[in-house]
Amino acid sequence: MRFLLIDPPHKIWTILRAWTPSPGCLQLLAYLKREGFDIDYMDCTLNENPWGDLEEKVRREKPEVIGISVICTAFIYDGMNAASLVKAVSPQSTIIMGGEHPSFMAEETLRDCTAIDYVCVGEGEVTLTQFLRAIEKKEDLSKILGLAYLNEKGDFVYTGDRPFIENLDTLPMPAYHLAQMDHPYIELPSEGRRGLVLNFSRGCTWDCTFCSESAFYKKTWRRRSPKLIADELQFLKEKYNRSIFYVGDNTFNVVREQGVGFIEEMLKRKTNQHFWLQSRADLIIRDEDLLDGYREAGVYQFMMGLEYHSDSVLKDIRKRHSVEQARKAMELLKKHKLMVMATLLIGHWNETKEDRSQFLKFFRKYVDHFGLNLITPLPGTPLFWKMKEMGRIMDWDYRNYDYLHAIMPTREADYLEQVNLIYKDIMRQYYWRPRELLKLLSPNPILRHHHRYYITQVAFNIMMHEIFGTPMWVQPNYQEYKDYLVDRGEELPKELMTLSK
Ligand code: B12
Ligand code: SF4
Repeated sequence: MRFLLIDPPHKIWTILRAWTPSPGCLQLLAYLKREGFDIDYMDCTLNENPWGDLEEKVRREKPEVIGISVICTAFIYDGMNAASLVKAVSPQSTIIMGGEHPSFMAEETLRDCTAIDYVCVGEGEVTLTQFLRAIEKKEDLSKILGLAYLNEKGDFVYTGDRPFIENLDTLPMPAYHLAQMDHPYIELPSEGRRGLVLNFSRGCTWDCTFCSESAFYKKTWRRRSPKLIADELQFLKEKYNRSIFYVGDNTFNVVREQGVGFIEEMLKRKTNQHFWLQSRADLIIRDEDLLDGYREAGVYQFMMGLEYHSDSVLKDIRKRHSVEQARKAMELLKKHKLMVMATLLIGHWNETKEDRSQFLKFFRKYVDHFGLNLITPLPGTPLFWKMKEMGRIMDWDYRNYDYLHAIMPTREADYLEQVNLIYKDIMRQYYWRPRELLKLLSPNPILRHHHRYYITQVAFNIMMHEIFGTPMWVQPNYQEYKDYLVDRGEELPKELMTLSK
């Protein structure tokens, strides 16, 4: 039985201009390989002709089962388009989609795109294994936990929650050999060296209202042990010469021992690799005595979701730390010569102009990297359900759910365009300051490179676009699905037109 896993063609994020093979896909593939399946993988974003190559491959190989991965809400239409395309050229293939967004919105996904036969809800390894075995043996699929589908009558069926894998150490190393590790897009251009995005834990034990990860993993956190993390990092250095990493774990050090073990392992291995980790203000304070160790082990920056400068907003989004803790955590990181990246959320309902000026004053004093986001009601989160009920969601085009587009108005800005302008204005005020421009000459090579890259490439491109209307950056091989179909002279069915716009 042949199984093809597809990461559909996506538009690379303008801000990062980086691509990475999905850690979730590589993990799934390694698991299926160990279970003895005949697997193949296509990370379409990297192909010269993403849609055309996908069509050709499926037409030629006609895999029995095709898996489609959609990890971000912003990618859901790409996934649906890929499903429609492969179903059209290989109608006998069974299509199963997995990932965060379809898990949360299984019924909507199945109804919006009838080319998708099944949705895998939640973690994929065990569900997909049982699903493929059952298809092979023509067994009843309704007994497999974690599956959603529409039955013959068109009713939505969900087979029930699959328990999470207890111990992540039982998983094999991600199947890097199936990724195009030498492709020029697989890089972190802002970091200046051969980089990669990785993932070593799942979930988070906090419950911020806007967070899809905490919702997906039901407020649980599991981790791979530091020894296996270090094995993977060393392997990536030796085999693929990767030396700088964004570690995608939402909260790296939920338990202190994870940091202790990581530091010990990396100091032992001496791989000369560097890491960007994510944590919380309260955990940075808790582990202050480990900060020097983190730095010596190669960590150069912590990203913290500090979100806002007011306790009432923090309370409202259930951040569960205070502004004072945010300030202290930033000071501690500085004191221990670690860079501070803060992800911040603006666009709150009661926000005023005065709030925003306080916001800038508070954060610009400390942060090296300013991760400004617009609060986004990601489907599946408590914020989403609440905002939906209150009727505040004004943009239902999921492509815009990337934290850079306004989705909801505020009390003072009725139109999304006004909220978008507010966002741009804060970015301008933050970046076009002498102090920020001085970072272009910073003695810290990572900070200097990052700023040169960001200001001369990304910010410059955005500014030229806004002033002169020059095109925004897009990866050279990018093609919209609609254009692909139109190029072939196809008449688009109405429902496809909405999805492929
Ligand atoms: C790697 C990553 C990326 C990569 C994407 C690479 C790729 N090829 O898709 C990059 C760096 C490019 C990226 C970009 C963005 N990302 Co991102 N990213 C991640 C990250 C760090 C890791 C994902 C991961 O591997 N998780 C671990 C694996 C095990 O979980 P998983 O992917 O969900 O896969 C499991 C299941 O979902 C399921 N599954 C998945 N696919 C399939 C397929 C089948 C067939 C089956 C059966 C099962 C299945 O099984 C897997 C194994 O159990 C997560 C944060 C996190 N910690 O998860 C954010 C995350 C996914 N990203 C997010 C966002 C918002 C974005 C951006 C839109 C904007 C932004 N602010 O970052 C941009 C995208 C814009 C763009 N055009 O590029 C959000 C998504 C929220 C949402 N619901 O939309 C997350 C959750 C971060 C967050 N907390 O906000 N990202
Ligand atoms: S601390 Fe971060 S990862 Fe955890 S729930 Fe809050 S936003 Fe999500």
